[in-house]
Amino acid sequence: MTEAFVGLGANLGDKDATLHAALAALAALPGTRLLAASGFYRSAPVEASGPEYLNAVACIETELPAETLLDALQAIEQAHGRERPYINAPRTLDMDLLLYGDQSVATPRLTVPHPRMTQRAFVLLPLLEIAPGRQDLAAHLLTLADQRIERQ
Ligand code: PH2
Ligand code: MG
Ligand code: MG
Repeated sequence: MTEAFVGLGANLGDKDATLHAALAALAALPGTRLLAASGFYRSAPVEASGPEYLNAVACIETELPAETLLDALQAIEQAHGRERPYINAPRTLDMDLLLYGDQSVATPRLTVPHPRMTQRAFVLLPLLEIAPGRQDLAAHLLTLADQRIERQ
């Protein structure tokens, strides 16, 4: 069993309903238990354009290997109509594997820890809400004060 953190984001469609459904889909994955979910945060797009985002972070415990979990996250995105017309395009649902235990993963498909997570308040704030033991990440937030974010 590995404890993993998953970032969720949406800025198209019924964002609130989509994040709730995505959390339920995470909890229903084989060999997986949802341990915690953060509140939902409204955030301005970072290095992206389009509507405001709704973001959250979930903590799961899973038997799935990291790349199998990635497959499952992408299947949930697809089930919610995810399209990828260009990099960082607005999306109905994005699910990113942020942390997978204390493991580092570097394959053509997957880099863990997520390489940009420490530069994104929409990841760090919800993550710190459910992982108070990760205060080592809190210092990064001080450098991100220009990123607009509020808990819904
Ligand atoms: N995701 C991105 C790029 N920019 N900005 C916000 N506020 N929230 C996101 O989830 C997000 C983003 C790429 O995945
Ligand atoms: Mg993302
Ligand atoms: Mg993604």
